[in-house]
Amino acid sequence: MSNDKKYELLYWPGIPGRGEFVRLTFEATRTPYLDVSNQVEGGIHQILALKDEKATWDADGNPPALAPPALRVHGEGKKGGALVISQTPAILAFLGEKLDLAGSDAAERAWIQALALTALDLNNEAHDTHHPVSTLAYYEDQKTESLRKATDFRETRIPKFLGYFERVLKGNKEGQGKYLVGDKLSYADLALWQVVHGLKFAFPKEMKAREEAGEVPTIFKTFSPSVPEHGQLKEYLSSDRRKPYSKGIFRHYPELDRQ
Ligand SMILES: N[C@@H](CCC(=O)N[C@@H](CS)C(=O)NCC(=O)O)C(=O)O
Repeated sequence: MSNDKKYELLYWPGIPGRGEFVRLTFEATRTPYLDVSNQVEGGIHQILALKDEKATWDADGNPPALAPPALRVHGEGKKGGALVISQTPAILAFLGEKLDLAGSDAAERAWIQALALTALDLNNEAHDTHHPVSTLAYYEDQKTESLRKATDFRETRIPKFLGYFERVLKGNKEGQGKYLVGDKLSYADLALWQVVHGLKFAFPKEMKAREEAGEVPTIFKTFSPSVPEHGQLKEYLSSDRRKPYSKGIFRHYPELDRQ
């Protein structure tokens, strides 16, 4: 092992991106982890190797990953080496169990997984507002389609998803507006929190207008402020380990926001 941390996050440097969902689980539970590309010199090469299209099963017996993020867990591989898991929801489900963020029984585990997947759907749709045609092409080359996609996203998808999560939060009496399931934090709460935070950055006018209109008050007034109270999230969010939004999933293009 190149360091003493059991968990290593393999993700692009300098952006929150999908790696952020994983970081938040560690920060909310004060779990040590190594953010390879941000904390190891030359760590980016490990991310590039991870997504190498010629890569196959590794020496520890793990299948290749299609894309980052991935989680490396030392000592838990099939052959006693490292276990490597890709796909954000699979990583979250794995860590949820390990870090006590996955509910207290099979039903809660399943609900939390479904709710996290729903938050990640919203995350993916937010990404598609600036890349509706091709992930590889520049935003500037798909601006017309982006304008159309973003308008639909703001007018129909944001209210549909946020309205859904508002109903879940309000209906879970035990959670008092702070938790989607039960009376304690889960990785679904962290995923929803991150997406709402990202939407406020990408579409500030849209989100402000909805907040001022009194839409989804539980999300804006109770849930969003309460999530950072867990673990070391507050310190993390004001540290330089929390990367600023830039050219990742949540991008602020004023022309895509409410006019
Ligand atoms: N469904 C996957 C999506 C992974 C993904 O799209 N990763 C992006 C970064 S956030 C990437 O680097 N993709 C490179 C590629 O698809 O070639 C997940 O949730 O982990």
